[in-house]
Amino acid sequence: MNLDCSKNQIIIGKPLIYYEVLDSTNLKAQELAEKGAQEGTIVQADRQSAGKGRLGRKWESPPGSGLWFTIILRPKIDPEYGAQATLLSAVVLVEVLEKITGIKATIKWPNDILVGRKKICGILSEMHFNEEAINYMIIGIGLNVNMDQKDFTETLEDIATSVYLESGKKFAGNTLLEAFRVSLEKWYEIWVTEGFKKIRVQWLASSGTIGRVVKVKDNDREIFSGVTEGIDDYGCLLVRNEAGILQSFDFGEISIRY
Ligand code: BT5
Repeated sequence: MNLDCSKNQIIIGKPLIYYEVLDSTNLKAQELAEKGAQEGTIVQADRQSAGKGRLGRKWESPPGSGLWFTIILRPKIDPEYGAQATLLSAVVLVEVLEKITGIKATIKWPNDILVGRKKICGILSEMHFNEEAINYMIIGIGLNVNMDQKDFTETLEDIATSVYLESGKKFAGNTLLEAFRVSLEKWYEIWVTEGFKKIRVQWLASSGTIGRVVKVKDNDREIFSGVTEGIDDYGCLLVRNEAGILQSFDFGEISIRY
């Protein structure tokens, strides 16, 4: 793996650019990254009018209750390992939730942070690269902080949760963002100097996916089922079916049998 250890440690959150409202912090971060914004830049909004999930899905981002932000990274790694950044971010989020709020969250591959079976946080990573190098990555994070049950729309009522609902306490977004900043700086440094090994260990320890029976879906169509055994260096999920065949998946949804 081609990692460049020679550069100075980056500072996450410098600058931190805050908006009352944006369509999507990922879109704004992309615009800034194209214009040369420095690595570590964070774009935050109190409300998003068109918050994005994966595959054109919508991310509900009402004002005053969530942490909606995007970080620009420019890691000197081979683009084929880019998905590691999503796994790294998930590790950071689980660490921050436990440390600051006491909530024990788990990671559902590839990009969901769950408490029990409900989603408290989603990650949307986008990468811009050529054959040899990553130009920039933007990591969008949506963390439900102070939402009460009534703040979720009907579609999310049974599948979403928040820090407030899980802990009974309200938290200032800035407290969580600061903790995220510090934790990401630590894990990012580990990633660029030592590679993926420690991140994988931590990811597996926080995963609610590994060792479970899952169905892998592509556009709602089941394409494979089996028991999850781990993740590889490309961030792919490894699933073994009843016939003993091990397959890796770099895309798709999984449903977990509980
Ligand atoms: C994600 O997509 O989970 C990635 C979400 C990333 C959002 C952040 S906010 C800051 C940055 N700027 C953006 O525009 N996006 C990023 P996905 O796995 O596709 O999940 C989307 C699904 O999650 C939706 O279809 C809903 O079912 C559910 N969902 C939507 N809003 C939610 C919310 N606030 N809390 C929990 N679940 C939600």
